[in-house]
Amino acid sequence: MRTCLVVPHYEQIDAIERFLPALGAIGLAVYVVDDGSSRDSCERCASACSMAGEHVHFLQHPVNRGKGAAVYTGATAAALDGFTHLVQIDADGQHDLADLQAMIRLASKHPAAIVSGLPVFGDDAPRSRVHGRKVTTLMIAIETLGGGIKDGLCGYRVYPVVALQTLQDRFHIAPRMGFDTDVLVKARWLNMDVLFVPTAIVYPADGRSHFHYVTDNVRLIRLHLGLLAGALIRVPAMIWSRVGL
Ligand SMILES: Nc1nc2c(ncn2[C@@H]2O[C@H](COP(=O)(O)OP(=O)(O)O)[C@@H](O)[C@H]2O)c(=O)[nH]1
Ligand SMILES: [Mg+2]
Repeated sequence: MRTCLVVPHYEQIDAIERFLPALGAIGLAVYVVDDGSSRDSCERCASACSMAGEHVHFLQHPVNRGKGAAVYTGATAAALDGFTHLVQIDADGQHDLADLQAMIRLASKHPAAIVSGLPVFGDDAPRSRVHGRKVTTLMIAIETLGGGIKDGLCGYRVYPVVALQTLQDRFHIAPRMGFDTDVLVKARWLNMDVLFVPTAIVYPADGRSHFHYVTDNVRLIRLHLGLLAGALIRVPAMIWSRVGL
């Protein structure tokens, strides 16, 4: 198992500048993928990467394509460099590096599985996001026929690189904020194991989210309509795979 980190970044320059020294200090290769941020943010991001060490690589989309597209750009670079696994982690420092080793350890015991963070929210988390998650979790349970996905929104995960490639070969994967959910539901459709490690999510007071309540929720509703339709035609296969277990 060879593991690297992939960090999708979009216009969170102050946060990623604060976060990069800690990321670089882990010693694993890091691929930061800037996704069409403004010229100033992009230049600052590139120089923060080079200051964090030679193993911190800066990749760039000239225009904004979405978080999922950025993860795939990182995954392609990781595959070319011979990595078998990648840890997807947000650029804004909301994910706790203290849990990284536990996630990688679980992935090393289950190298074909996707290992996802299971968010533990504090009082700083916006209630709308915490409650909204419950609706998503219910939708995912329906779409996977109770496939055991405890959380489908956390962007802190270990992926086998080959799993991401297989998913991209077999399906259209949502390129924007729907990516985290889409990828897990479709992974369960292919009977990939999805495992969870509890991890605290922090919401800094000066934190900035690119989740747009209207556009992204409309996108998520469309995503779930598509997943429900996909689930319907897979009901017999899903039942068969459960019975066969
Ligand atoms: N590459 C890319 N990353 C994005 C985009 N939007 C958000 N991100 C990144 O995805 C992660 C989560 O986004 P964020 O806005 O913090 O959403 P939240 O934490 O769910 O509120 C962060 O690392 C962002 O920099 C995008 O359009 N493209
Ligand atoms: Mg965030």
